[in-house]
Amino acid sequence: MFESISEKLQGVFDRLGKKGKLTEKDVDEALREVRLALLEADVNFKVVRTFVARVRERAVGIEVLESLTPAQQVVKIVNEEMVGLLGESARLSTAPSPPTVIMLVGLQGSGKTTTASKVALHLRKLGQMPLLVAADPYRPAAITQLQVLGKQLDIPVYTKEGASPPDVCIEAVREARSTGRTPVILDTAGRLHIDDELMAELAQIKRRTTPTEVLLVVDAMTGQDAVKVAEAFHQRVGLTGLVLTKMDGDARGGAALSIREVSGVPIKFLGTGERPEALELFHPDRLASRILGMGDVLSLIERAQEVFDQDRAQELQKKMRTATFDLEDFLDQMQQVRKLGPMSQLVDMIPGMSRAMKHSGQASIEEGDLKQIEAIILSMTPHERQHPEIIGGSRRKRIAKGSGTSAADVNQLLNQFKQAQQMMKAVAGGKVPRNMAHLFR
Ligand SMILES: Nc1nc2c(ncn2[C@@H]2O[C@H](COP(=O)(O)OP(=O)(O)O)[C@@H](O)[C@H]2O)c(=O)[nH]1
Ligand SMILES: [Mg+2]
Repeated sequence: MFESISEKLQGVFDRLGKKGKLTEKDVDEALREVRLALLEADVNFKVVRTFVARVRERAVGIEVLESLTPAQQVVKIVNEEMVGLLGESARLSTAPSPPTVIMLVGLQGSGKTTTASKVALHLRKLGQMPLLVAADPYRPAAITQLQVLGKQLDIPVYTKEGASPPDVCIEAVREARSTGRTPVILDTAGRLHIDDELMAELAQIKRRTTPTEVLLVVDAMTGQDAVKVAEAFHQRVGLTGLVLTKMDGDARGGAALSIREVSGVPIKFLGTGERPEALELFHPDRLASRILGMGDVLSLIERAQEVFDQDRAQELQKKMRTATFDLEDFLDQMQQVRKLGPMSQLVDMIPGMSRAMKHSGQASIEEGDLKQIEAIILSMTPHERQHPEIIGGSRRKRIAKGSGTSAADVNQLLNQFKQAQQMMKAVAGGKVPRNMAHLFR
């Protein structure tokens, strides 16, 4: 996410950091580079202009705080202004009397149907009982797509083939009222381009179902086009929020950084993948932090809490303490980490991680490495997993063959595991081996 702009901004801050006191000229030079980085990321030029002016006003002649160097203060100002640009933290409103209606609108392919199921899953996790509505009755494939997703998540999907979209929506709301379901999530039809017919239909659905939220779903990879779409929908239909999808793709940051400022509509969710879990509530401070390459530990922890099995985690902790942790547990832990999401995304969330990897010449943590470890452990017998010390030459060969790896790969994994085990024993006994002490500082 935002690799190029992050890298450029970090370069600017690094150069500033090498200077002691900052002159007005230093600040101006840095801001010129910030401006270029933003423009290259496809941020709206007016937004860039006011952003840079605001930062400059605060950065020139700043009071020198004792705790921060001048360069750190500039970073702080850029960060704060960026948070301001991105808007406020997301909050979904609920209707005073149920059901709450959430209407999703947007162009075809922007991710409405996917987002509808993501939002439904998100709200069910919070204890609600959502009803999904396929309000695109002209396209049977669109209905089927939502039905498949609903089935997968065990969330009901309301459909009525042949009826007009406003009628489908009204009847779905009526049904939700009588069955006590809320919220009702309307997956409306999209078109390839904005047209009058579409806007009129959406306006009618809105008028007749009085949704508490009208969320526009836009593809973040389309940059300034997404911003134009937001302006048009807001003008014609009236929006309460935005969902930026495909943030996991190579979005440069232009849409995220301009859309709220230009359209005046707040961002509420980010879509970060195709899976139903790949949805994040929007927090401007966290996103700014990621854009500035400072990581996002809070989101990482939240994700971990969501996907980790708490009981299992405690059991593992106990095993670590008593040093009875075996390869079976190792595999289990690794599978839990993999549930957090693609490694490439996790790396972005850990402060300094992507830079550290770049400096060490490692392009990425390969998903393949993890799959290979998994394959090796799965090729062992349960007894071998519990007592890896019995794995000698012939067992090693068999495991390598079974997992499609080499004996050297198996060896490497066994060594890694032995080290981890030693470390746990040491920690359990209150002693840290000298060669691993650095890991605990
Ligand atoms: N990578 C990625 N793909 C997404 C995301 N949201 C939607 N998609 C994909 O975009 C395509 C269009 O999505 P869909 O929900 O059918 O769009 P709709 O026409 O607006 O309903 C599908 O292939 C989705 O899997 C996202 O956040 N990340
Ligand atoms: Mg759709």
